[in-house]
Amino acid sequence: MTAPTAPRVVLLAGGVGGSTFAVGLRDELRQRGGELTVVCNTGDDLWLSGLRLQPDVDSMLYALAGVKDLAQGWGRAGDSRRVADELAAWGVGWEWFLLGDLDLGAHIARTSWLREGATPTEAIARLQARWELGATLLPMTDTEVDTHVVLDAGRMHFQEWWTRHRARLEPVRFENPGIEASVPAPGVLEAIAAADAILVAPSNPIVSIGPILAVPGLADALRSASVPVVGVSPIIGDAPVRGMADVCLRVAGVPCTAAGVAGHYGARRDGGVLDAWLIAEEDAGGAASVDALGIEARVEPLWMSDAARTRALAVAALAAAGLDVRARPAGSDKRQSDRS
Ligand code: FO1
Repeated sequence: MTAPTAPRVVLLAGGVGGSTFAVGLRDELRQRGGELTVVCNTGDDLWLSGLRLQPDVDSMLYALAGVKDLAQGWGRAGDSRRVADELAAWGVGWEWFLLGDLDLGAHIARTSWLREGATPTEAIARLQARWELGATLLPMTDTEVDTHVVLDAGRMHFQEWWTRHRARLEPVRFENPGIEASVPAPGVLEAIAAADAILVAPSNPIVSIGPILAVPGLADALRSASVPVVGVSPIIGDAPVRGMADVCLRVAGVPCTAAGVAGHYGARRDGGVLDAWLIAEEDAGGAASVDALGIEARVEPLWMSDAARTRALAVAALAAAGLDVRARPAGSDKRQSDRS
């Protein structure tokens, strides 16, 4: 089988780790005229202060546009908080949840388009048209399926549990009310069907990738795809790189190890979603148990500590999917007509 010269790649991703990986992948694919479609988690979305917020979508948007606050991991670089201080003075919104002034621009624009009748997919298309992203950003679904955290004493929105309580309240489970009745957003199944490779970003397996795979039809599309599905472990050295994946995995009964997450996703040959799984050098001891699941373990440096390492990780993921981007013949930007 000949690797296509201009590969079409679909990435399933959450916001923070997922967007860092997406930038490296976009840079690598852009060099050879490939196409990247990012299917983004919308379980983190919420209504706040009358506005529709899409934290993972916006992290992805800002990262690909080069305007993200990289140190913070979310929001716009160089943002200010004049409006946030005014809202706090009026007691509007959540005092612990910062909406920067520039960030608010996106929330206001999105909400006004939604109120005019646009779908979330259309609103996201308008937001991304502002920048040359080198990728197409799609929500997993246009249905509102915000993640809730069920506790012994009631429930709360995921964003409150995370940003106010820093994941210290022990969850019973995570839920996405209404997700059983949701459908993939327009373009999602089409992008998967046309892809030369499908990648799963190093994002939280439970509250980022979990909701994506829970949209009816989406996991089935991965299972029946005729191209490889390759994931990158968000767990390095038995700990999440950032965030609260350790708590989420515990609640789901999944060991907080690279091999544990591979087992959670499962091998495609057994009804799961993965063919190959990139694990860190620190977790090389778990490679044999990943292989034993029927998922090819590939040991790679996973730390995305700078642009070069992130891009090298993207190259490794593409190579695991049979797309050796370095093999591109000089000057060949055109898609091969024969994709067999
Ligand atoms: N994360 C925080 O820890 N504190 C915040 O005040 C906060 C505000 C915020 C506003 C807009 C936005 O798009 C994201 C924001 N985040 C904030 C990040 C977000 O809570 C999470 O990190 C992601 O949703 C997890 O994927």
